[in-house]
Amino acid sequence: MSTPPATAPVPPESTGPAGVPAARTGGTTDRTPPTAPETTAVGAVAAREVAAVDPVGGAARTTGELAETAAREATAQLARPAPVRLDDVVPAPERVTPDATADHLLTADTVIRVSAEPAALAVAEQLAALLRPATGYPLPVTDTAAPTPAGGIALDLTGDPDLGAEGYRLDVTRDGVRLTAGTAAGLHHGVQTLRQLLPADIESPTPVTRRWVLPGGSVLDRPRFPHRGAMLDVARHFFGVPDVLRVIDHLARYKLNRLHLHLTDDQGWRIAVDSWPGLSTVGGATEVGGGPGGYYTQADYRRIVAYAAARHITVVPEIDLPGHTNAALAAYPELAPDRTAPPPYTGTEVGFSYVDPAHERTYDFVADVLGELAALTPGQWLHIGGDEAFKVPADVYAAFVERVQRIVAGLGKTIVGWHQIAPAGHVDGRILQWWGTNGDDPQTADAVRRGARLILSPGNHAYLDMKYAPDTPIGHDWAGLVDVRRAYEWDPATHLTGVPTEAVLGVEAPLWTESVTNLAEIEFMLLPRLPAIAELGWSPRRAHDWDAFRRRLAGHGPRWTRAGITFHRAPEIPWPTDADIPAPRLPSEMQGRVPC
Ligand code: TNX
Repeated sequence: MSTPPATAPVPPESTGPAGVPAARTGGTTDRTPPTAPETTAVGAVAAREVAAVDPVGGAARTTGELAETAAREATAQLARPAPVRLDDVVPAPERVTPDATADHLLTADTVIRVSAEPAALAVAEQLAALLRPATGYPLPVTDTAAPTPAGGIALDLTGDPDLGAEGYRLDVTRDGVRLTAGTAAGLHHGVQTLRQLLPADIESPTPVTRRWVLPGGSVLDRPRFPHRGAMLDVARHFFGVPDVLRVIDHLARYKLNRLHLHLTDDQGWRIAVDSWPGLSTVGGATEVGGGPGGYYTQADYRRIVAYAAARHITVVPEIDLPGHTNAALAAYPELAPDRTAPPPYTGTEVGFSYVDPAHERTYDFVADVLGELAALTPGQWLHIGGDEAFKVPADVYAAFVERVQRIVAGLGKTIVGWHQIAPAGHVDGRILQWWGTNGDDPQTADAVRRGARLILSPGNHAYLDMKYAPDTPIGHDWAGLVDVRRAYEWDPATHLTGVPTEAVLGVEAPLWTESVTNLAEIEFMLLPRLPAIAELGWSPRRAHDWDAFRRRLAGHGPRWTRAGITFHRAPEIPWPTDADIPAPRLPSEMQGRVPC
């Protein structure tokens, strides 16, 4: 039984999210202890638990006595503030209205009630799966129509259309919790908020005996931008399906909704293509540093896509063209300008390889590869790369991109490319991904005037392969050092000269992996910067405030620690100092490595 018996001393409250005493994190100082009427659901639940654990024999006590004890206990429990504040959430919600008298206690009898739609049911099951390990509570998921007592956690998909495609509303009262949204994606994002409002112990994979209190009040929340993504380069180093699924979990926590997979590059081709099998079997057998590489079968890729979709994340696959193609050329020399297979490449230079734009066979290759990928990808977008084709003359490059754009349009997909594709002609829906560092590029501004829209990944703010500091053991510094503050302090809406806010679809944090070799290193580079980029993408501009952000972010250290997630203990974040927050383990492989 996870709830302490009524006769036992109540365990001391843990510290708040930033390691400060909970009293300081409980919102207003004037938290009047609520008086619990004897007949509240909480009291009734506690009464059953008291009866079950009463060492002197519950049978000898009257129901009235039990209810009275239970009510006293519930009052005592709720009198102390919740250890997390309603406005501690990352990314910051649009509107938060705390109510210090409305904290809600989860109990072993809490039920998750959900409206009948399958998509909502799936979110409810995920919520239950997130909360069961640490609470040890059964948390059954039941139809709203079922004759269960009021209270518990209700997920309601019939909500307000004003909440849009991804918004939600969360109401926490003493008697129950209600999450409302117009879409399952909105419910999903609301669940991430709910999860963050519980103590950090909720991340424990095994039961923790403690009070599970949600801070009272309501949250109304909607994203600022529709595109909020991260990119994982699986080409420079290959990462297996379980690693990618774990990265998807990290994205979901922070309400990101796109996973851009950089599937091909000079050092490796990572997706099986039935019509060109050598791409993966030959082109996939290498990686930076000479490791074995690897590739996703189409079934693997489908699994990644489905896992992401279940978390309301769309996979955006990238086939980088015409440059960054050494692995493809090694497998199919007929695509090379000199029709000669180059040796496999395991270094970290860029810009030397390209498929022959003057050869018709190249367009068969592009159409076949993109055709298979489009069929495997339910999402709307195909990313065609387009960066650093240094050896292809500008006019030839533009003509190549235009032809590929037509192929993508013919497949019914929307094209995305790095901002180098700007000079090519416009096609409907075209999206450029900005990765420059100076915020001023007339060609990109011109493409926007012709109708293109933008995803912002400025190298000097959003590139998560940049080192945090000079002594960061892995990463690059060509775009400068990117500490958490630098990742956070910029505005996507006004970042690029000559580009109006309306053209900005959102943000994306790319993680290139020339120097990143395993999951712990991925997490070390993502966290804690990914939540910074997520907040820029989700939260209203007026919520952006470095000091408030770093305080809220600090509470995530204990969460990651409990979940076994590696992170960089960035010195500018006031991490909790209590003994159970050890310094994040640095992957042993990183010790003593020469950064590239
Ligand atoms: C530039 S950004 C690249 C990548 C490298 C990265 C390293 C972009 C579109 N191209 O090929 O991996 O720098 O930071």
